[in-house]
Amino acid sequence: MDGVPGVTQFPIPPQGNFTYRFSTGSEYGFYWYHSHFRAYYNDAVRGPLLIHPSPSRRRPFESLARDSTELDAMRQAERAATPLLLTDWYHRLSDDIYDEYFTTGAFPQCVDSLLANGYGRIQCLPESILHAGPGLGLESIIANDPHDPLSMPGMSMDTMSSSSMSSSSMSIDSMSMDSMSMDMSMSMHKRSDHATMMAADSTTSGMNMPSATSTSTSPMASMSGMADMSNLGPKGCSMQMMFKPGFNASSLPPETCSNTTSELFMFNADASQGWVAFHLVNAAAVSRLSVSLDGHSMLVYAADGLYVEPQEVKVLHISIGQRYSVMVRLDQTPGNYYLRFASYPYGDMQQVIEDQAILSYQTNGTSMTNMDIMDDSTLTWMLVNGSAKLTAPELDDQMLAPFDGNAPPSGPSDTTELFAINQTDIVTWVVNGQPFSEPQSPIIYGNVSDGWNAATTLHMPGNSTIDLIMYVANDSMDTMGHPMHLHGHKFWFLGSGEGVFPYQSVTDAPSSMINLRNPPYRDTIDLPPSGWAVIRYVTDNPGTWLFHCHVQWHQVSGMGVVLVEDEERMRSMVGSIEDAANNPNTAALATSLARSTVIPTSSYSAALCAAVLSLLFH
Ligand SMILES: [Cu+2]
Repeated sequence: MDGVPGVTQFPIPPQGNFTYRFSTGSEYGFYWYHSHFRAYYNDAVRGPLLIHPSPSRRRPFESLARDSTELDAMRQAERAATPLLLTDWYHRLSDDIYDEYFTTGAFPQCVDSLLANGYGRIQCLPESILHAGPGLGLESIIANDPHDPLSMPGMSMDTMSSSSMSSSSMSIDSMSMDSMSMDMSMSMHKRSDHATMMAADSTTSGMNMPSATSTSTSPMASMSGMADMSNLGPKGCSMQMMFKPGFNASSLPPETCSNTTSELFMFNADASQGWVAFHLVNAAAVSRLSVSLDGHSMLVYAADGLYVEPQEVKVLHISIGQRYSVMVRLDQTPGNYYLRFASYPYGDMQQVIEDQAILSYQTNGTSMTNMDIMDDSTLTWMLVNGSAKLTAPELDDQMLAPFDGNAPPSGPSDTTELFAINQTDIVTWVVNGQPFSEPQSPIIYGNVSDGWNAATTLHMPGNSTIDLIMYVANDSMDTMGHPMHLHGHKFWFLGSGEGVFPYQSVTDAPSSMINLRNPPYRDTIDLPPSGWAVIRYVTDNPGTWLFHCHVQWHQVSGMGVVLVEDEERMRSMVGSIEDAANNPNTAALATSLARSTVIPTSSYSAALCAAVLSLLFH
């Protein structure tokens, strides 16, 4: 049971139902389930899924307990851990957004808010931040006086008007300004690369640039005035730069922002226990996120559902599809603290947006819900643009060695696949040359499917070690990173970097680039912008497994391939397509095949019913 329409099953038709049945075996950990049909998970067809580990399994945090009482408290905190499904949220349905993207070529990078378990609010940024741009204006301040404490509008949550935000402050120590300086020089560099590329491409592929007064209410810049391009729209979004040939950018509605006052998600911690735990998943459509908890460190003890060698951090970056479990020592004054999550994009697809949940200490069963929120800038580790202050340690995702010591097979692999990840057209994103589109008959039923011989279906031998070397093609139109996810497997994350990976196999690469000793073992990793990543896995799970980018708009625009694994054994395990067609659960199959492409985009309930839930584990 995996749930990808056209790959492992027929889509569930409107009014239909489908029962997913699976055994957990020795699996444990934190996952999520979501629709894999169109972009419907972003319409809320998604949720967290937790498999409690056996009590006898060793925990990474055990060694931190000073005595058996504290160990019990930590184990109790783990059992009671709160799942936090972090999402971005558009106030329009995904079909509408995708239609608009397909028509205009304007990438849907601009969300209305971020949510935790469905709670959150629109928090419009003050003018000072909008004019400062994605780098928050720190670069010029650093140039003027690096020792002047920077006073910047913060994110006071009690009253979210722009004026109150301007009067509160988020001070940044001078060291953090050095870090921002480095961040900015990097991102400015990328922006200029991108602009150069687009200037060249605009003549060859017909992209047009918006005129100086066209798309948003913020001032626009000419191509030569790169610095002015840092102005953000009212929602904190960078100016839209790429459109389909012939599309008139001025016909897009202007970006607007109005604050809302919806509740924030609040979760409790028993202060007398001394520890609290929570699980994080980034279930967003486009937003890579940074997460931090005011006043506290987070001990990361699991990644993508498996225990890891723990890391104590104050800020972690989490890409779409990834999960982290964290343990927090309750060592601060009892009260309410913000758990902040902010967009932290790669490259120039930039939105400055933050939302919060609230961690509330309880003592003697009394909740702190009436107390003021501890909103002192010295407690905050992260800037509103998702950057960590320099003094705040960040998670190193290359150092998340499996806690059980699970290491990859050493030596050369049996098969190496090189995947060029590429934006080949303004609305076409591919993994291996051709855009993936959903076959009518699921590939798992064998060569009855039109997907069986498609360029996006690759066959992998069973019981073999496979290396996937992925890299952003040098002619790709994008400068984004891509969260790459493989179904049906965990894999070892052998390495990644920016620039070119000039090798045809792992064996050719120097050991400085490839970690075969203690690499992380997970199911979703970042492919850096204009960079490369290498993963290794063992084909011990016959099936048809989608390998795809988890940015919704990339995936639905073709950024995926299907890896058919151990075809012979798979055939002996999978029933016939006729059986599937006669299954009462999918009896509407014949009609759904015809109908699946014409579900009215206006019908929200039909959209929900048609969604297929994908369980992200094998
Ligand atoms: Cu992508």
